[in-house]
Amino acid sequence: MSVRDHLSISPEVGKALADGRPVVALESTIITHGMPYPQNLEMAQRVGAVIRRNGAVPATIAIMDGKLKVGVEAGDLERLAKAGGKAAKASRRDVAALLVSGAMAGTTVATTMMAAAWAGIQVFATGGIGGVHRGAETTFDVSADLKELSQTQVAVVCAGAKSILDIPKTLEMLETNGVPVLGYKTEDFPAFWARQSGQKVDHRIESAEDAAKVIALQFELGMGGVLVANPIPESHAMDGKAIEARIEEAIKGAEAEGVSRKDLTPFLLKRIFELTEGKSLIANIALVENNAAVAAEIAVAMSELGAKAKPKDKA
Ligand code: PSU
Ligand code: MN
Repeated sequence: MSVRDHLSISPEVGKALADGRPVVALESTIITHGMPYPQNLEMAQRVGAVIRRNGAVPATIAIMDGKLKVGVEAGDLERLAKAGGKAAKASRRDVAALLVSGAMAGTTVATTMMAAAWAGIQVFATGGIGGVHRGAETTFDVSADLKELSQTQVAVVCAGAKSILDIPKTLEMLETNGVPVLGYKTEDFPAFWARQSGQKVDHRIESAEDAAKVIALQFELGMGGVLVANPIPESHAMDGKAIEARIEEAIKGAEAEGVSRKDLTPFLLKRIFELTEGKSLIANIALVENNAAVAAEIAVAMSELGAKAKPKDKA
């Protein structure tokens, strides 16, 4: 058996990859643990449509039926969305055990990156990445997403990180791990619901073509992943201070209820949606769609670069 025996790639995604057409990976913890049903299903369907409109093929990744599915199809997507938090949350360390048990699981950014790389997908869209939690100096709660970015050759398009995390520490860890952080038309690292965190990115890029060039070179040099930080659209951005107050309230709630480790991110997301009366959920969906569009443009630009590098007669 090899790694490929544990992947189940949908016919559509398999064909696109074989033809060298652009494909964008999507994570599924955002579906199972990041949003409630039915908004999670609507979000997943809309994001798929956005990727297609922008010229690429969407490939949602999840663990189902003892396989790492790459390109979750309509019926399975519905099963996953309905299961929500009853499904497992698969970080890297959970993958082997979940494949053996056959349990259904949403894959985190770390696990989705790993599966995407195995399948040959180079670009991945999500909402926000995991990072260094506030208080990590005592809890050691640092998302496996950061380590995965350091070692796996996939470009992740996100809207920065939520300020449920310690953003300066998250950026320090990315630097330590050698992960380039590219600001998409911005100098400021975005803070998910807010367009700015007050922290600078390493490099500002102005177009999907320029992003594709940096990503292709990073991979050619044998280095790890790339983070593309794309701010939430102006029309949906929320007031930084107002959301900060809600975040602090949610963190206090988690402390009071003793929520920690892998349950912490889903708990905080749910509390913040409740505390903002769903406004943060609408913004969340808008920013994921925006990331999907940029990821598709980057995937298209990367496949054009690949086509240039490989003359047709040699293909
Ligand atoms: N951040 C968000 N929304 C999410 C997540 C993070 O704003 O849905 C999910 C992603 O799947 C991410 C995971 O990879 O949570 C990180 O979990 P942890 O902090 O336990 O590593
Ligand atoms: Mn954690």
